[in-house]
Amino acid sequence: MRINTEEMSKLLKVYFIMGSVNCLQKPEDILRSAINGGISLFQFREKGAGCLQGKEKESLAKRLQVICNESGIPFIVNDDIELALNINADGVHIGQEDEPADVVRRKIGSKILGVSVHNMIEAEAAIRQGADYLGIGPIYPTSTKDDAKEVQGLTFLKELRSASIQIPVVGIGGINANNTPPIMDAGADGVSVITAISRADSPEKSARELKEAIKRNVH
Ligand code: 3NM
Repeated sequence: MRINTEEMSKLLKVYFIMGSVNCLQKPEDILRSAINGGISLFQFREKGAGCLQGKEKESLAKRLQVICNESGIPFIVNDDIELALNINADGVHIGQEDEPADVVRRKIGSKILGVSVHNMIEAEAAIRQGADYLGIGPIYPTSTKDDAKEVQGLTFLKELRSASIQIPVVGIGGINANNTPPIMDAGADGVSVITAISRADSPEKSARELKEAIKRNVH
């Protein structure tokens, strides 16, 4: 059965994304610490210069998946549908450069499907094709994604909500606890972050601060 809107919205509150190149410490330690701080969802995103490939990538994915499973945190895989199916991940997140959402939906059955969108046309298509949530960014400047689009601030998020589109939405790009409130005020269900947690001195503290920032802004 597909996840319902309410459950999806809850999972998006503090959505931590990470791959080995984002880490200054052992990825397993960062993930455990982030879980202790209260993240609600995790995405394995093994991308960028020097990222792991093949068996090494799969092996890290499995190690991180075990940690998520132990804590009941759903494990999402970025882009790599084959890997997600091989390891029986809880879902996948795709961008506009990947296979169309309806093709991915057929492959993954009822697993969680997230789609990055940048305008109303992409958003409506993703919803029609079976997305469970949308990712919108970059909200703020980020140096984590090489091919990130131009910073869009909150304009599109507000447009989406004023068009009464109610699908769960998560903001991404340059987000931390301090700049989270306006994103929630604009109608997001949560925030997704890489650097704010993966490169924090204490990923646990950083995750906790994000959780507190979200709590203060739940509608
Ligand atoms: N996607 P950080 S921005 C993975 O705009 C990703 O779709 C983006 O990393 C988008 O939290 C981004 O370190 C990077 O800024 C987010």
